[in-house]
Amino acid sequence: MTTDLFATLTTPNGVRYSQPLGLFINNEWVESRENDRIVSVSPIDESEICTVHGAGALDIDDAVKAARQAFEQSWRDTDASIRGDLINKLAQLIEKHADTLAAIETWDNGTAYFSLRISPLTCIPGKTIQAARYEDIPESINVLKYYAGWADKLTGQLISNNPHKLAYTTREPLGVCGAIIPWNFPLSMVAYKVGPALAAGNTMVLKPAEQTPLSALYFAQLVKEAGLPPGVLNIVNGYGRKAGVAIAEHPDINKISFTGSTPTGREIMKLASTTMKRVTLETGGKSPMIILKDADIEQAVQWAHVGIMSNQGQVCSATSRIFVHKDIYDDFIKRYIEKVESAKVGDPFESDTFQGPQVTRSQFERVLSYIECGKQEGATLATGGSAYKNVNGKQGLWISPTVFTNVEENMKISQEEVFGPFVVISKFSTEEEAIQRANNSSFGLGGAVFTQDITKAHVIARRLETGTVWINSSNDADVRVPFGGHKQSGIGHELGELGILAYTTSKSVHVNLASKL
Ligand code: TXE
Repeated sequence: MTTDLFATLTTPNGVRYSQPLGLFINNEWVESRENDRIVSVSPIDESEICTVHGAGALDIDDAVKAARQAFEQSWRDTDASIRGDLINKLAQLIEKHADTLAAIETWDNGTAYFSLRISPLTCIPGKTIQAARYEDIPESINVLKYYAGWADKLTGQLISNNPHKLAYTTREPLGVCGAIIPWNFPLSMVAYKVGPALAAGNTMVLKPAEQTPLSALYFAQLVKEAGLPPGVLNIVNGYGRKAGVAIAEHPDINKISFTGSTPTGREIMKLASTTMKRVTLETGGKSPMIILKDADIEQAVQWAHVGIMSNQGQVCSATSRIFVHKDIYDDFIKRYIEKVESAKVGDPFESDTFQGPQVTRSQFERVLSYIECGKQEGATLATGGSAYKNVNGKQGLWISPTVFTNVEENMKISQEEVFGPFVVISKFSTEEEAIQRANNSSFGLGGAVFTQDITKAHVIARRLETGTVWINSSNDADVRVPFGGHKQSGIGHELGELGILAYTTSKSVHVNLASKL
Protein backbone atom coordinates (compact mmCIF):
# COMPACT_ATOMS: atom_id res chain seq x y z
CA MET A 1 0.00 0.00 0.00
CA THR A 2 1.29 3.46 -0.84
CA THR A 3 -0.26 6.75 0.21
CA ASP A 4 1.62 9.96 -0.01
CA LEU A 5 2.58 9.66 3.66
CA PHE A 6 3.26 5.94 4.10
CA ALA A 7 4.36 3.04 1.89
CA THR A 8 4.29 -0.66 2.66
CA LEU A 9 7.72 -1.94 1.70
CA THR A 10 9.59 -5.23 1.83
CA THR A 11 13.34 -5.08 2.38
CA PRO A 12 15.61 -7.38 0.32
CA ASN A 13 15.86 -9.74 3.32
CA GLY A 14 12.07 -10.03 3.54
CA VAL A 15 11.07 -7.59 6.30
CA ARG A 16 7.65 -6.14 5.43
CA TYR A 17 6.95 -2.84 7.13
CA SER A 18 5.25 0.51 6.87
CA GLN A 19 7.68 3.27 5.88
CA PRO A 20 6.69 6.83 6.82
CA LEU A 21 7.38 9.27 3.97
CA GLY A 22 6.19 12.62 5.29
CA LEU A 23 7.53 15.30 7.58
CA PHE A 24 7.16 14.54 11.30
CA ILE A 25 6.04 17.78 12.93
CA ASN A 26 4.17 18.08 16.24
CA ASN A 27 3.84 14.27 16.43
CA GLU A 28 1.92 14.20 13.13
CA TRP A 29 2.90 13.18 9.62
CA VAL A 30 2.39 16.05 7.21
CA GLU A 31 3.10 16.76 3.57
CA SER A 32 5.76 19.15 2.39
CA ARG A 33 4.18 22.59 1.99
CA GLU A 34 6.52 23.24 -0.92
CA ASN A 35 5.68 19.94 -2.53
CA ASP A 36 9.32 18.85 -2.60
CA ARG A 37 10.05 15.15 -3.06
CA ILE A 38 13.28 13.18 -2.65
CA VAL A 39 13.81 9.72 -4.12
CA SER A 40 15.63 7.35 -1.81
CA VAL A 41 17.90 5.02 -3.77
CA SER A 42 19.50 1.80 -2.52
CA PRO A 43 23.26 1.64 -3.05
CA ILE A 44 22.98 -2.13 -3.47
CA ASP A 45 21.53 -1.92 -6.98
CA GLU A 46 20.69 1.78 -7.37
CA SER A 47 16.98 0.93 -7.43
CA GLU A 48 14.45 3.41 -6.09
CA ILE A 49 13.16 2.41 -2.66
CA CYS A 50 10.52 5.10 -2.23
CA THR A 51 9.92 8.83 -2.48
CA VAL A 52 9.87 10.93 0.67
CA HIS A 53 8.84 14.50 1.31
CA GLY A 54 11.44 17.24 1.38
CA ALA A 55 11.02 20.27 3.61
CA GLY A 56 11.40 23.87 2.54
CA ALA A 57 11.67 27.01 4.64
CA LEU A 58 7.91 27.07 5.37
CA ASP A 59 7.98 23.52 6.72
CA ILE A 60 11.05 24.24 8.83
CA ASP A 61 9.26 27.26 10.23
CA ASP A 62 6.27 25.05 11.18
CA ALA A 63 8.62 22.59 12.88
CA VAL A 64 10.40 25.37 14.79
CA LYS A 65 7.07 26.82 15.95
CA ALA A 66 6.00 23.38 17.20
CA ALA A 67 9.33 22.92 18.96
CA ARG A 68 9.16 26.39 20.55
CA GLN A 69 5.65 25.77 21.84
CA ALA A 70 6.62 22.37 23.24
CA PHE A 71 9.68 23.89 24.91
CA GLU A 72 7.77 26.68 26.58
CA GLN A 73 4.57 24.87 27.42
CA SER A 74 5.82 21.50 28.59
CA TRP A 75 9.27 20.08 28.04
CA ARG A 76 11.44 22.72 29.73
CA ASP A 77 9.47 22.32 32.95
CA THR A 78 8.82 18.59 32.78
CA ASP A 79 10.40 16.87 35.75
CA ALA A 80 13.87 15.78 34.64
CA SER A 81 13.32 12.17 35.77
CA ILE A 82 10.21 11.98 33.60
CA ARG A 83 12.19 13.27 30.63
CA GLY A 84 14.73 10.52 31.33
CA ASP A 85 11.98 7.87 31.50
CA LEU A 86 10.59 8.93 28.14
CA ILE A 87 14.02 8.82 26.48
CA ASN A 88 14.56 5.36 27.98
CA LYS A 89 11.23 4.28 26.51
CA LEU A 90 12.43 5.45 23.12
CA ALA A 91 15.60 3.36 23.52
CA GLN A 92 13.48 0.31 24.40
CA LEU A 93 11.38 0.83 21.28
CA ILE A 94 14.50 0.89 19.09
CA GLU A 95 15.48 -2.41 20.70
CA LYS A 96 12.05 -3.83 19.90
CA HIS A 97 12.27 -2.67 16.28
CA ALA A 98 15.99 -3.42 15.84
CA ASP A 99 15.60 -6.00 13.06
CA THR A 100 13.45 -3.69 10.98
CA LEU A 101 15.72 -0.71 11.60
CA ALA A 102 18.83 -2.71 10.68
CA ALA A 103 17.18 -3.94 7.47
CA ILE A 104 16.13 -0.40 6.53
CA GLU A 105 19.61 0.91 7.25
CA THR A 106 21.31 -1.74 5.13
CA TRP A 107 18.90 -1.21 2.25
CA ASP A 108 19.14 2.58 2.30
CA ASN A 109 22.80 2.98 3.27
CA GLY A 110 24.60 -0.25 2.31
CA THR A 111 26.19 -1.03 5.68
CA ALA A 112 26.53 -4.75 6.39
CA TYR A 113 23.25 -5.91 8.01
CA PHE A 114 24.74 -8.32 10.52
CA SER A 115 27.26 -5.77 11.72
CA LEU A 116 24.42 -3.40 12.61
CA ARG A 117 22.99 -5.92 15.03
CA ILE A 118 25.96 -6.66 17.27
CA SER A 119 24.91 -6.51 20.89
CA PRO A 120 26.29 -3.66 22.98
CA LEU A 121 27.33 -6.25 25.55
CA THR A 122 30.04 -7.46 23.20
CA CYS A 123 31.30 -3.92 22.94
CA ILE A 124 32.19 -3.32 26.56
CA PRO A 125 35.81 -4.23 27.59
CA GLY A 126 37.05 -7.29 25.78
CA LYS A 127 34.95 -6.51 22.75
CA THR A 128 35.82 -8.21 19.53
CA ILE A 129 37.75 -6.20 17.02
CA GLN A 130 34.87 -6.56 14.57
CA ALA A 131 32.50 -4.97 17.05
CA ALA A 132 34.58 -1.84 17.43
CA ARG A 133 32.75 0.14 14.85
CA TYR A 134 29.95 -2.19 13.89
CA GLU A 135 27.35 -1.42 16.40
CA ASP A 136 24.98 1.14 15.02
CA ILE A 137 21.63 0.02 16.32
CA PRO A 138 22.97 -1.03 19.75
CA GLU A 139 25.01 2.17 19.82
CA SER A 140 21.89 4.25 19.23
CA ILE A 141 20.18 2.45 22.11
CA ASN A 142 23.22 2.95 24.36
CA VAL A 143 23.46 6.65 23.63
CA LEU A 144 19.78 7.24 24.40
CA LYS A 145 19.96 5.20 27.61
CA TYR A 146 23.13 6.97 28.72
CA TYR A 147 21.61 10.43 28.28
CA ALA A 148 18.30 9.33 29.79
CA GLY A 149 20.38 8.69 32.90
CA TRP A 150 21.89 12.18 32.75
CA ALA A 151 18.53 13.98 32.58
CA ASP A 152 18.13 14.32 36.36
CA LYS A 153 21.82 14.69 37.17
CA LEU A 154 22.57 18.13 35.77
CA THR A 155 23.39 20.37 38.68
CA GLY A 156 24.82 23.82 39.26
CA GLN A 157 27.21 25.10 41.91
CA LEU A 158 26.71 26.81 45.21
CA ILE A 159 29.39 29.49 45.02
CA SER A 160 28.80 31.78 47.95
CA ASN A 161 26.88 31.04 51.09
CA ASN A 162 27.46 33.52 53.90
CA PRO A 163 25.20 35.62 56.13
CA HIS A 164 25.06 38.40 53.56
CA LYS A 165 25.01 36.65 50.27
CA LEU A 166 24.01 33.49 48.51
CA ALA A 167 25.23 32.90 44.94
CA TYR A 168 24.61 29.82 42.87
CA THR A 169 24.45 28.61 39.30
CA THR A 170 21.94 26.48 37.49
CA ARG A 171 22.19 24.56 34.22
CA GLU A 172 19.42 25.53 31.85
CA PRO A 173 18.40 24.18 28.45
CA LEU A 174 19.12 26.40 25.44
CA GLY A 175 15.66 26.21 23.86
CA VAL A 176 15.01 24.93 20.34
CA CYS A 177 17.98 23.05 18.85
CA GLY A 178 18.51 22.30 15.18
CA ALA A 179 20.34 19.14 14.16
CA ILE A 180 21.71 18.40 10.70
CA ILE A 181 23.12 14.93 10.23
CA PRO A 182 24.99 12.96 7.55
CA TRP A 183 24.36 9.66 5.80
CA ASN A 184 27.21 7.50 7.10
CA PHE A 185 25.57 6.44 10.38
CA PRO A 186 21.97 7.56 9.83
CA LEU A 187 20.38 6.20 13.01
CA SER A 188 23.20 6.57 15.50
CA MET A 189 23.68 10.19 14.40
CA VAL A 190 20.02 10.76 15.32
CA ALA A 191 20.68 9.31 18.79
CA TYR A 192 23.86 11.40 19.24
CA LYS A 193 21.82 14.59 18.77
CA VAL A 194 18.45 13.68 20.26
CA GLY A 195 19.66 12.00 23.48
CA PRO A 196 21.58 14.87 25.10
CA ALA A 197 19.39 17.65 23.67
CA LEU A 198 16.12 16.25 25.00
CA ALA A 199 17.59 15.01 28.27
CA ALA A 200 18.77 18.56 29.03
CA GLY A 201 15.26 19.92 28.43
CA ASN A 202 15.60 21.28 24.89
CA THR A 203 13.30 20.56 21.98
CA MET A 204 14.60 19.76 18.52
CA VAL A 205 14.16 20.01 14.77
CA LEU A 206 16.32 17.34 13.13
CA LYS A 207 17.11 16.99 9.45
CA PRO A 208 18.40 13.61 8.25
CA ALA A 209 20.66 13.44 5.20
CA GLU A 210 18.69 13.44 1.96
CA GLN A 211 20.61 10.33 0.83
CA THR A 212 19.48 8.17 3.79
CA PRO A 213 16.24 9.44 5.32
CA LEU A 214 14.44 6.14 5.94
CA SER A 215 15.65 4.92 9.34
CA ALA A 216 15.22 8.40 10.88
CA LEU A 217 11.65 8.58 9.59
CA TYR A 218 10.89 5.09 10.94
CA PHE A 219 12.40 6.18 14.27
CA ALA A 220 10.12 9.26 14.29
CA GLN A 221 7.03 7.12 14.64
CA LEU A 222 8.56 5.57 17.77
CA VAL A 223 8.79 9.07 19.24
CA LYS A 224 5.01 9.29 19.40
CA GLU A 225 4.68 5.71 20.63
CA ALA A 226 7.16 6.41 23.44
CA GLY A 227 4.87 9.20 24.66
CA LEU A 228 7.02 12.24 23.96
CA PRO A 229 4.76 15.31 23.89
CA PRO A 230 3.98 16.83 20.46
CA GLY A 231 6.65 19.19 19.17
CA VAL A 232 9.46 17.95 21.41
CA LEU A 233 11.18 16.18 18.53
CA ASN A 234 10.42 17.06 14.92
CA ILE A 235 12.11 15.11 12.12
CA VAL A 236 12.01 16.75 8.72
CA ASN A 237 13.83 15.38 5.76
CA GLY A 238 15.05 17.76 3.07
CA TYR A 239 17.95 18.93 0.95
CA GLY A 240 20.88 20.60 2.68
CA ARG A 241 20.78 23.70 0.49
CA LYS A 242 17.11 24.22 1.30
CA ALA A 243 15.99 22.62 4.57
CA GLY A 244 19.50 22.63 6.06
CA VAL A 245 20.02 26.31 5.30
CA ALA A 246 16.55 27.14 6.67
CA ILE A 247 17.49 25.45 9.97
CA ALA A 248 20.93 27.06 10.19
CA GLU A 249 19.58 30.57 9.68
CA HIS A 250 16.23 30.32 11.49
CA PRO A 251 16.05 33.16 14.02
CA ASP A 252 14.15 31.12 16.60
CA ILE A 253 16.64 28.24 16.80
CA ASN A 254 19.12 28.62 19.66
CA LYS A 255 21.70 25.98 18.78
CA ILE A 256 22.86 23.99 15.78
CA SER A 257 24.49 20.62 16.07
CA PHE A 258 25.98 19.47 12.78
CA THR A 259 27.88 16.42 11.61
CA GLY A 260 29.15 16.40 8.03
CA SER A 261 31.81 17.86 5.78
CA THR A 262 34.19 20.64 6.77
CA PRO A 263 33.04 23.04 3.98
CA THR A 264 29.39 22.63 4.98
CA GLY A 265 30.36 23.09 8.64
CA ARG A 266 31.96 26.42 7.76
CA GLU A 267 28.85 27.51 5.90
CA ILE A 268 26.59 26.55 8.78
CA MET A 269 28.77 28.51 11.19
CA LYS A 270 28.38 31.60 9.02
CA LEU A 271 24.60 31.22 8.80
CA ALA A 272 24.33 30.59 12.53
CA SER A 273 26.39 33.65 13.36
CA THR A 274 23.61 36.06 12.37
CA THR A 275 21.60 35.13 15.43
CA MET A 276 24.64 33.94 17.40
CA LYS A 277 23.44 30.38 17.77
CA ARG A 278 25.60 27.99 19.75
CA VAL A 279 27.26 25.51 17.39
CA THR A 280 28.64 22.05 17.77
CA LEU A 281 30.36 20.89 14.60
CA GLU A 282 31.77 17.45 13.94
CA THR A 283 33.40 17.54 10.54
CA GLY A 284 35.98 15.72 8.44
CA GLY A 285 39.22 13.97 9.25
CA LYS A 286 42.38 12.34 7.94
CA SER A 287 43.35 10.53 11.10
CA PRO A 288 46.87 9.16 11.46
CA MET A 289 47.96 5.80 12.87
CA ILE A 290 51.59 5.47 13.98
CA ILE A 291 53.03 1.97 14.29
CA LEU A 292 56.30 1.88 16.22
CA LYS A 293 58.85 -0.86 15.69
CA ASP A 294 58.07 -2.59 19.00
CA ALA A 295 54.35 -2.84 18.17
CA ASP A 296 52.50 -6.14 18.19
CA ILE A 297 52.27 -6.33 14.40
CA GLU A 298 49.34 -8.71 14.27
CA GLN A 299 47.34 -6.46 16.60
CA ALA A 300 48.28 -3.41 14.51
CA VAL A 301 47.22 -5.16 11.30
CA GLN A 302 43.78 -6.03 12.70
CA TRP A 303 43.07 -2.54 14.00
CA ALA A 304 44.54 -0.81 10.97
CA HIS A 305 42.06 -2.80 8.92
CA VAL A 306 39.00 -2.10 11.02
CA GLY A 307 40.15 1.51 11.51
CA ILE A 308 39.77 2.43 7.85
CA MET A 309 37.87 -0.29 6.03
CA SER A 310 34.82 -0.60 8.27
CA ASN A 311 31.60 1.04 7.07
CA GLN A 312 33.17 1.19 3.58
CA GLY A 313 35.67 3.74 4.89
CA GLN A 314 32.84 6.21 5.46
CA VAL A 315 33.84 7.10 9.01
CA CYS A 316 34.90 10.64 9.97
CA SER A 317 37.58 9.40 12.37
CA ALA A 318 38.83 6.56 10.13
CA THR A 319 42.57 6.07 10.51
CA SER A 320 43.24 6.70 6.84
CA ARG A 321 46.97 7.60 7.05
CA ILE A 322 49.26 4.90 8.39
CA PHE A 323 52.88 5.53 9.33
CA VAL A 324 54.97 2.40 9.91
CA HIS A 325 58.50 2.22 11.29
CA LYS A 326 60.95 1.29 8.52
CA ASP A 327 62.20 -1.85 10.32
CA ILE A 328 58.77 -3.48 10.29
CA TYR A 329 57.35 -1.81 7.18
CA ASP A 330 57.70 -4.73 4.74
CA ASP A 331 56.35 -7.26 7.22
CA PHE A 332 53.41 -5.00 8.10
CA ILE A 333 52.53 -4.30 4.46
CA LYS A 334 52.58 -8.00 3.56
CA ARG A 335 50.29 -8.98 6.43
CA TYR A 336 48.05 -5.95 5.96
CA ILE A 337 47.44 -6.62 2.28
CA GLU A 338 46.58 -10.25 3.10
CA LYS A 339 44.08 -9.03 5.68
CA VAL A 340 42.53 -6.45 3.34
CA GLU A 341 42.21 -8.93 0.49
CA SER A 342 40.63 -11.60 2.70
CA ALA A 343 37.70 -9.44 3.86
CA LYS A 344 34.56 -10.10 1.83
CA VAL A 345 33.25 -7.29 -0.35
CA GLY A 346 29.67 -8.08 -1.27
CA ASP A 347 25.93 -7.97 -0.71
CA PRO A 348 25.49 -6.25 2.67
CA PHE A 349 22.61 -8.60 3.54
CA GLU A 350 24.90 -11.67 3.40
CA SER A 351 26.11 -12.65 6.85
CA ASP A 352 29.82 -12.88 6.00
CA THR A 353 30.04 -9.54 4.17
CA PHE A 354 32.52 -7.10 5.62
CA GLN A 355 32.24 -4.31 3.06
CA GLY A 356 29.12 -3.20 1.23
CA PRO A 357 28.67 -0.61 -1.52
CA GLN A 358 29.47 3.11 -1.18
CA VAL A 359 26.41 5.10 -0.18
CA THR A 360 25.73 6.94 -3.46
CA ARG A 361 27.03 7.11 -6.99
CA SER A 362 28.57 10.50 -6.28
CA GLN A 363 30.53 9.12 -3.29
CA PHE A 364 31.53 6.09 -5.38
CA GLU A 365 32.83 8.38 -8.12
CA ARG A 366 34.57 10.58 -5.60
CA VAL A 367 36.55 7.60 -4.26
CA LEU A 368 37.41 6.44 -7.79
CA SER A 369 38.66 9.92 -8.62
CA TYR A 370 41.02 9.82 -5.61
CA ILE A 371 42.27 6.42 -6.81
CA GLU A 372 43.13 7.99 -10.18
CA CYS A 373 44.74 10.90 -8.37
CA GLY A 374 46.93 8.53 -6.30
CA LYS A 375 48.09 6.76 -9.45
CA GLN A 376 48.91 10.05 -11.13
CA GLU A 377 50.72 11.39 -8.09
CA GLY A 378 53.06 8.40 -8.28
CA ALA A 379 52.16 6.48 -5.11
CA THR A 380 52.39 2.68 -5.33
CA LEU A 381 49.03 0.96 -5.70
CA ALA A 382 49.51 -2.11 -3.48
CA THR A 383 46.01 -3.54 -3.84
CA GLY A 384 42.54 -2.55 -5.06
CA GLY A 385 42.31 0.56 -7.17
CA SER A 386 39.08 0.07 -9.09
CA ALA A 387 35.37 -0.57 -8.90
CA TYR A 388 34.62 -4.08 -7.63
CA LYS A 389 32.72 -5.89 -10.35
CA ASN A 390 31.74 -9.26 -8.99
CA VAL A 391 28.91 -8.84 -6.54
CA ASN A 392 26.30 -11.37 -7.62
CA GLY A 393 27.26 -10.62 -11.20
CA LYS A 394 26.41 -6.93 -10.80
CA GLN A 395 28.53 -3.87 -11.09
CA GLY A 396 27.14 -1.61 -8.41
CA LEU A 397 28.70 0.93 -6.12
CA TRP A 398 31.35 -1.38 -4.69
CA ILE A 399 35.00 -0.38 -4.59
CA SER A 400 37.91 -2.77 -4.12
CA PRO A 401 39.57 -1.93 -0.81
CA THR A 402 42.50 0.19 -1.91
CA VAL A 403 45.93 0.56 -0.37
CA PHE A 404 48.54 3.02 -1.59
CA THR A 405 52.09 2.67 -0.26
CA ASN A 406 55.18 4.87 -0.59
CA VAL A 407 52.99 7.92 -0.23
CA GLU A 408 54.55 11.37 0.08
CA GLU A 409 53.35 14.09 2.46
CA ASN A 410 52.51 16.64 -0.20
CA MET A 411 50.29 14.33 -2.25
CA LYS A 412 46.59 15.14 -2.34
CA ILE A 413 45.78 11.58 -1.25
CA SER A 414 47.82 12.26 1.92
CA GLN A 415 46.01 15.44 2.80
CA GLU A 416 42.37 15.20 1.71
CA GLU A 417 39.56 13.14 3.17
CA VAL A 418 38.57 10.43 0.71
CA PHE A 419 35.79 8.79 2.74
CA GLY A 420 36.09 5.36 1.19
CA PRO A 421 37.94 2.04 1.61
CA PHE A 422 41.15 3.84 0.80
CA VAL A 423 44.28 4.08 2.90
CA VAL A 424 47.72 5.62 2.42
CA ILE A 425 50.76 4.04 4.07
CA SER A 426 54.29 5.36 4.38
CA LYS A 427 57.40 4.56 6.42
CA PHE A 428 59.24 6.65 9.01
CA SER A 429 62.63 6.45 10.69
CA THR A 430 62.24 8.31 13.98
CA GLU A 431 59.37 8.87 16.37
CA GLU A 432 59.84 12.61 16.10
CA GLU A 433 59.40 12.39 12.34
CA ALA A 434 56.26 10.26 12.75
CA ILE A 435 54.69 12.78 15.13
CA GLN A 436 55.49 15.74 12.88
CA ARG A 437 54.04 14.02 9.85
CA ALA A 438 50.97 12.82 11.73
CA ASN A 439 50.30 16.43 12.76
CA ASN A 440 50.86 17.75 9.25
CA SER A 441 47.15 18.01 8.51
CA SER A 442 44.44 20.64 8.61
CA PHE A 443 42.29 18.03 10.39
CA GLY A 444 42.58 16.81 13.98
CA LEU A 445 39.88 14.28 14.74
CA GLY A 446 41.50 10.99 15.79
CA GLY A 447 44.97 9.47 16.01
CA ALA A 448 46.31 6.05 16.95
CA VAL A 449 49.63 4.75 18.19
CA PHE A 450 50.82 1.15 18.41
CA THR A 451 53.65 0.27 20.78
CA GLN A 452 54.39 -1.98 23.76
CA ASP A 453 56.16 0.90 25.51
CA ILE A 454 53.68 2.54 27.85
CA THR A 455 55.73 5.72 28.30
CA LYS A 456 56.19 6.30 24.58
CA ALA A 457 52.50 5.66 24.04
CA HIS A 458 51.51 8.44 26.44
CA VAL A 459 54.15 10.84 25.20
CA ILE A 460 52.91 10.44 21.63
CA ALA A 461 49.26 10.62 22.74
CA ARG A 462 50.04 13.95 24.36
CA ARG A 463 51.70 15.35 21.24
CA LEU A 464 49.11 14.31 18.66
CA GLU A 465 46.98 17.32 17.69
CA THR A 466 43.74 15.39 17.70
CA GLY A 467 40.56 15.27 19.78
CA THR A 468 40.89 11.53 20.42
CA VAL A 469 43.88 9.21 20.65
CA TRP A 470 43.68 5.43 20.62
CA ILE A 471 46.58 3.46 22.10
CA ASN A 472 46.79 0.02 20.51
CA SER A 473 43.35 0.31 18.91
CA SER A 474 41.44 2.49 16.46
CA ASN A 475 37.99 4.04 16.35
CA ASP A 476 37.05 2.66 19.72
CA ALA A 477 33.93 4.67 20.59
CA ASP A 478 32.45 4.79 24.07
CA VAL A 479 29.31 6.72 24.93
CA ARG A 480 30.86 7.87 28.23
CA VAL A 481 33.93 9.39 26.56
CA PRO A 482 33.69 12.78 24.79
CA PHE A 483 34.29 12.82 21.05
CA GLY A 484 35.27 15.97 19.16
CA GLY A 485 37.78 17.44 16.77
CA HIS A 486 40.74 19.76 16.98
CA LYS A 487 41.68 22.11 14.12
CA GLN A 488 39.26 21.89 11.17
CA SER A 489 37.66 18.67 12.40
CA GLY A 490 35.12 20.52 14.47
CA ILE A 491 34.07 22.58 17.42
CA GLY A 492 32.78 21.17 20.69
CA HIS A 493 32.08 17.61 21.76
CA GLU A 494 29.48 14.91 21.62
CA LEU A 495 29.11 11.96 24.02
CA GLY A 496 30.04 11.91 27.69
CA GLU A 497 29.27 14.71 30.12
CA LEU A 498 30.62 17.34 27.71
CA GLY A 499 28.07 16.12 25.16
CA ILE A 500 25.12 17.09 27.36
CA LEU A 501 26.68 20.27 28.76
CA ALA A 502 26.86 21.47 25.16
CA TYR A 503 23.05 21.59 25.17
CA THR A 504 22.88 23.75 28.29
CA THR A 505 23.86 27.19 29.44
CA SER A 506 24.79 28.35 32.91
CA LYS A 507 22.78 30.92 34.83
CA SER A 508 24.23 32.74 37.84
CA VAL A 509 21.95 33.88 40.66
CA HIS A 510 23.10 36.44 43.26
CA VAL A 511 20.91 36.67 46.37
CA ASN A 512 21.27 39.53 48.79
CA LEU A 513 20.62 38.21 52.30
CA ALA A 514 21.54 41.43 54.06
CA SER A 515 18.72 43.66 55.23
CA LYS A 516 20.37 46.86 53.95
CA LEU A 517 22.65 47.93 51.10
O1 TXE B 1 28.36 16.23 3.15
P1 TXE B 1 27.58 17.51 3.66
P2 TXE B 1 28.20 15.37 1.80
C1 TXE B 1 32.52 14.34 4.28
C2 TXE B 1 33.10 13.22 3.43
C3 TXE B 1 32.19 13.23 2.24
C4 TXE B 1 31.97 14.72 2.06
C5 TXE B 1 30.75 15.13 1.26
O2 TXE B 1 34.40 13.55 3.06
O3 TXE B 1 32.79 12.64 1.12
O4 TXE B 1 31.84 15.19 3.38
O5 TXE B 1 29.57 14.55 1.80
C6 TXE B 1 23.47 18.97 4.98
N1 TXE B 1 23.41 24.12 4.99
N2 TXE B 1 31.59 13.85 5.28
O6 TXE B 1 28.14 16.27 0.62
O7 TXE B 1 27.28 18.44 2.54
C7 TXE B 1 23.14 17.76 4.14
O8 TXE B 1 21.80 17.82 3.68
C8 TXE B 1 22.92 23.27 5.88
C9 TXE B 1 32.13 13.63 6.60
O9 TXE B 1 27.07 14.44 1.94
O10 TXE B 1 28.33 18.05 4.79
C10 TXE B 1 23.37 16.62 5.13
O11 TXE B 1 22.25 16.50 5.98
N3 TXE B 1 23.00 21.92 5.75
C11 TXE B 1 31.10 13.37 7.57
C12 TXE B 1 24.57 17.13 5.94
O12 TXE B 1 24.59 18.54 5.76
C13 TXE B 1 23.61 21.44 4.66
C14 TXE B 1 29.87 12.69 7.18
C15 TXE B 1 25.92 16.56 5.51
O13 TXE B 1 26.17 16.92 4.18
C16 TXE B 1 24.15 22.29 3.67
C17 TXE B 1 29.44 13.02 5.84
C18 TXE B 1 24.03 23.70 3.88
N4 TXE B 1 24.53 24.58 3.02
C19 TXE B 1 30.31 13.55 4.94
N5 TXE B 1 24.71 21.53 2.70
C20 TXE B 1 31.49 13.08 8.99
N6 TXE B 1 32.03 14.07 9.69
O14 TXE B 1 31.25 12.00 9.50
C21 TXE B 1 24.52 20.24 3.06
N7 TXE B 1 23.85 20.17 4.23
